[in-house]
Amino acid sequence: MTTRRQFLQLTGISSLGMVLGGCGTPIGEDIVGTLTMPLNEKLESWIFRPQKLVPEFSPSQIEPKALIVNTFRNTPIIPPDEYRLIIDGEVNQPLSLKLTEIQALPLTSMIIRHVCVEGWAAIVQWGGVRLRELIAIAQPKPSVKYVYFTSADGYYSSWDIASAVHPQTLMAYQKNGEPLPIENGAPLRLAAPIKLGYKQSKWVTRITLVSQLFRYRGYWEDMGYEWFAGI
Ligand SMILES: Nc1nc2c(c(=O)[nH]1)N[C@H]1C(S)=C(S)[C@@H](COP(=O)(O)O)O[C@H]1N2
Ligand SMILES: [Mo]
Repeated sequence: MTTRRQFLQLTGISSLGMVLGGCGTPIGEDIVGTLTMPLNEKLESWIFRPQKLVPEFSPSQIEPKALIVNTFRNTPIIPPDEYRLIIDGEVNQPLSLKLTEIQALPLTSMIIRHVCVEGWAAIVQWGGVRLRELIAIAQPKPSVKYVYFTSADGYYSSWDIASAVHPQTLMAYQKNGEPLPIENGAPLRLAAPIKLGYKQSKWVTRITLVSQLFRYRGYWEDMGYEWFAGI
């Protein structure tokens, strides 16, 4: 059995006091209090279930020009200081996070291959926060099985919770060591080596944890593309 202390270290929650200290969100000190309470066992089991890591690439293998901007609607321009990431749904602690609060959480960087179903791929370095860390902060209820991502351009997608809490699933705000360009999804986008490109929502503004999929499952998924879309 993993102890509570190890769990908190693993999920990085020990760093949160610092983040939330000066954040000025309505949740304020309340959330710091809730963090001393046990997270539900179901979440612990997702996080501890051994998840196979996808091998990463080395910096010399990055293909800076290979990532083709693939946007099906208008590119939304979001002023970074007005940006909020909402995390809601079946959670004990709904969140509204500023970009600076997200960026104060531990930064994870990875070099992975982005694979678009339209027949191209690119080795890219992404930097950001592990989605599982954000999910842990929101304290999901044991009923949660799926995660919906809403984007500022009207795009949307849904993921299974196991893929969402995979250690290589990031909410990224850096690309190839630079701030994420607007056309690639700034301020915040999904990046993961375990799913096809159309699951990697750009300009994510809302993450909703749910126990059932709705009739609408995703922009491409609802037009017949495969829902799981694993690589
Ligand atoms: N919000 C939003 N996210 C999106 C898309 C989009 O049009 N809107 N296109 C998807 C597709 S099909 C791919 S391949 C990748 C492309 O990411 P890039 O434009 O950063 O290369 O974004 C995905 N995420
Ligand atoms: Mo794609």
